[in-house]
Amino acid sequence: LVAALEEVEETYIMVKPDGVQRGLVGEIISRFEKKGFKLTGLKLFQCPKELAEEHYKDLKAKPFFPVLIEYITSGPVVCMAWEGVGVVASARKLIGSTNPLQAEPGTIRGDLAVQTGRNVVHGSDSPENGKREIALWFKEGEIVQWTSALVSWLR
Ligand code: 3AN
Repeated sequence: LVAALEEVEETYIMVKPDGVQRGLVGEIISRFEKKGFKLTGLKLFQCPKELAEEHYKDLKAKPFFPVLIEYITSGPVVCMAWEGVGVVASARKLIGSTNPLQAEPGTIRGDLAVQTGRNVVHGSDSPENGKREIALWFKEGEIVQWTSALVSWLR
């Protein structure tokens, strides 16, 4: 009952090129699926430079910006939209700290990554950015609204 009163959010999750190349796509999808969030968008995608720059525009002044753009465009990524109550903050917890060496064991980065510049997955940092990023990475018709035939206790 409490959960039903809370707001359903959406977040943009992306398996970065290192995650795809290391064969971690299924493992990463599983973490969000098992938690109980709802997948509403999914595709393998080679990101053009312009899109990477738009996605990371807030980091444009950082010294690592060019390297970050090179990394994100170095191979295909897996783009996902996930929906659920509190999904934005919860996904960030499941992902763990930006620096994988500081990420707790049990988190995706804590379990699967070592370097900040190769941290296998992205997750939106606010509900507003969730909406912005889903609109940026997905075209109309690629986001699918659906309802499970099972009674959901999780959202
Ligand atoms: P997060 O992805 O945890 O939200 P942000 O938004 O601060 O972290 O950084 C976006 C991305 O930029 C990170 N996922 C990482 O790939 C890269 N990045 C952040 N800080 C550094 C850094 N000091 N050196 C290299 N890359 C970085």
